[in-house]
Amino acid sequence: MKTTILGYPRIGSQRELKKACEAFWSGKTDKDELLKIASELKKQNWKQQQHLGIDLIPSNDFSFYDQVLDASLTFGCIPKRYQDFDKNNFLELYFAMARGHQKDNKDVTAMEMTKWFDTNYHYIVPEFEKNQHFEFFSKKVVEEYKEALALGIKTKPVLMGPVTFLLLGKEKETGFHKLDLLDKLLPVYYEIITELTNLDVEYIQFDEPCLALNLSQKEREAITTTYKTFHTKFPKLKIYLANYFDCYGENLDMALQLPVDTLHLDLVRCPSQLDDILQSKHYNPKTKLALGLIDGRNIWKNDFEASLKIIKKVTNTINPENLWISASCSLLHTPYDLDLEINLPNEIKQWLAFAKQKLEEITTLKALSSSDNESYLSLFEENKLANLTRKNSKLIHNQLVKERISNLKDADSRRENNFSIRQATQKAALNLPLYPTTTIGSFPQTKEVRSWRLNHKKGILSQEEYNALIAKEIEDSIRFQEDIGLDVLVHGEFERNDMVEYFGEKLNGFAFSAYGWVQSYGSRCVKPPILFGDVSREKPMTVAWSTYAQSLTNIPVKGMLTGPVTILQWSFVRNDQPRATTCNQIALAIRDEVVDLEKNGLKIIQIDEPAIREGLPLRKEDWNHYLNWAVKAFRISASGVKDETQIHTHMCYSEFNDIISNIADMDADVITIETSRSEMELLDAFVNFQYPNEIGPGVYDIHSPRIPTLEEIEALLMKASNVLPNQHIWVNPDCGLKTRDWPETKEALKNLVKAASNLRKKELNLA
Ligand code: THG
Ligand code: ZN
Repeated sequence: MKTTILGYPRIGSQRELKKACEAFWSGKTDKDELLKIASELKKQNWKQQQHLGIDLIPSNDFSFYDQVLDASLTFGCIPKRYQDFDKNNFLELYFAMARGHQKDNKDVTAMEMTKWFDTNYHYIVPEFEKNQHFEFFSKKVVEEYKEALALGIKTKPVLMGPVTFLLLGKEKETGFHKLDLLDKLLPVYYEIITELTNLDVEYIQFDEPCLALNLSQKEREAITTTYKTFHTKFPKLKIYLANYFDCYGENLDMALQLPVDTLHLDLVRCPSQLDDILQSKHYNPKTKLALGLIDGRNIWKNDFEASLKIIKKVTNTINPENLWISASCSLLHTPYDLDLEINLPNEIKQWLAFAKQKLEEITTLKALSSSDNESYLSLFEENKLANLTRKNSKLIHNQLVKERISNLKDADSRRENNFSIRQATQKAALNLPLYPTTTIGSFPQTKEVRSWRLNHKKGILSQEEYNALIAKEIEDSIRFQEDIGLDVLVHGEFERNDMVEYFGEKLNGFAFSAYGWVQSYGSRCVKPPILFGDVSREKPMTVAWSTYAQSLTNIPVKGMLTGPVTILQWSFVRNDQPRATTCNQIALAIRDEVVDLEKNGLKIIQIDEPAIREGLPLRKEDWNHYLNWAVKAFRISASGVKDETQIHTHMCYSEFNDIISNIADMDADVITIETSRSEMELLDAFVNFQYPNEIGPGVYDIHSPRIPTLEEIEALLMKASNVLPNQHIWVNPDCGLKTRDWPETKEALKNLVKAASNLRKKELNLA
């Protein structure tokens, strides 16, 4: 039995890589400094794994921005718009593709970014054209192997598998299918493998997480062809094939027949596949199995007793020589090191394992499963005790919350009347014009606003001083919105850090790490709250600032909340009860807040659910179950108010063509969505499906500092009005404005209001 992992976090335990990249981008430091810090981080990671007893350590799991972008560059898959970049200035080209580039007479947009499977990590989408050319361009995979070798570590280089790489990409022109490019792509792999095997590489890890999806016959055949060819051409190469995030499902029979050395199994997401494999007539006992027992997506200590039972069962049939002990997926999605957390309550801390602790768990499991190892027995007892304390902890269990959940009635997830009745009531109560204008909620989080929060946390600003600054900022934003003539205002969320962290900090059942950063995209990180226990709301969370904002104006101000599914999705969630139950607990807490906002005079309340699409299971057969409880949780949070109170929701990055009827089931009175970057492509969903409620398709791409012109906004609105009933259309940006600066925000919003007003006039002339 041996130990291995698929990948390690790379941002640095103190976010060194984030800081180094941002310093480099701003011109404060040079390339040598960035490369030096990167080398140091790689070295620390490798040495750490070696020190803690990982037998086969990955390389090429490091990345300056994203591993899929790295793969694009490895295969020379560089879109034409970057052709003016000097190929010898690799980092400039690389970061231009990642972030866009606007200097030295060059002005190119970034490549698109989207969610990595069902995680909160974003990857850069490969772009393909019909006559796509591939070549072995970036030699990073070879260089990193050599770099580790120089430190005395013979690693397992990690490569994105060719089929997953193609399936994750996007055809930028019509007339071909991306899988047709496989024949052109494979020769580049042969070249890479040749170079690696010439350096005596024994193992290569191919990541093919597309195996967790419902593949077509053609896609399955592409996998078979690929790995058969690799084996034929490189019979001595040991192929470590990694699937993760879900079961192999109907791809299992095919996978079992592949001529690979090792199949990696995510036994956290799919424990049942082990029995399927052991009983399958296709399983060749010479194929090694990597048991992904340690959860790479969460921060709880492993249950050694349960894991050892599984290992024992496997070793009844399979020679231990043919087994790896591993984590379910790359540890990229977990924070670095629990030892850094000095402020977490000790009782909670003893239940947790971050990446470094997970390495220890992997090696301990290996030691414990060789029966003669007495010295590890105390670690076993310690683990057992920690899990037992967690199970019975008073911190976790709140009888009142449990009773409230078991008393939930169907009526709790229904508004008083259906939408058409509510719409009439709200029309009378709100008196809004046709094409009402609004924004999504947040306004620029300027350096000053961030510094107030930091100084308040440090004790430099008193609560009173901090509140006064926030109050003034809210007042300014309300005046600005009144001045330009928006119809529904927001307070701007200057008092909030992250939209999930802010609520977590106010709810019971959550704990917070100090250094628990996880990469979200590029240099951007999030610090997911740790949802460890029954969730309840102690007191109102947002009422004070929202009512203050409303007190400044006669125009309606929206109350702004994060929805239950998004709070769940962007937290590290307890694994001792179904996610649906936890989600309902959050829903009830948000519902109480919604009701309090209504009581305090807020006529419109927005409950954001940007993460509802990302929570969708990877396999279609699991969709219904998820959508049922997720939609219901949203409805519970929204249904405590009177008909006349208008509920909004907002979603981003939602390719929701396939779940549009479930989105409609959420029954929000108004939904605002991200559509502008795709030129309203998303509205295709509304051609065949009559979305019943009101809708604001975003007409301003807030991810770009560019100010949209009046004409552009009008054109987008015209497109929307071709598909949607005019009486249902709202006019708003794509998303919150917190990452923007004030000058461009102001100009853009003025254009937006003007566009709506022009459209109204046109309507009047027609009438
Ligand atoms: N919150 C959480 N998850 C998210 C988003 C979010 N996932 C999707 C999307 N939004 C990701 N976008 C971002 C945008 C900005 C930042 C992180 C994710 C960001 N982070 C700061 C950084 O890395 O410098 C750190 C956060 C802070 O200072 O509070 O700017 O909105 N949970
Ligand atoms: Zn958004």
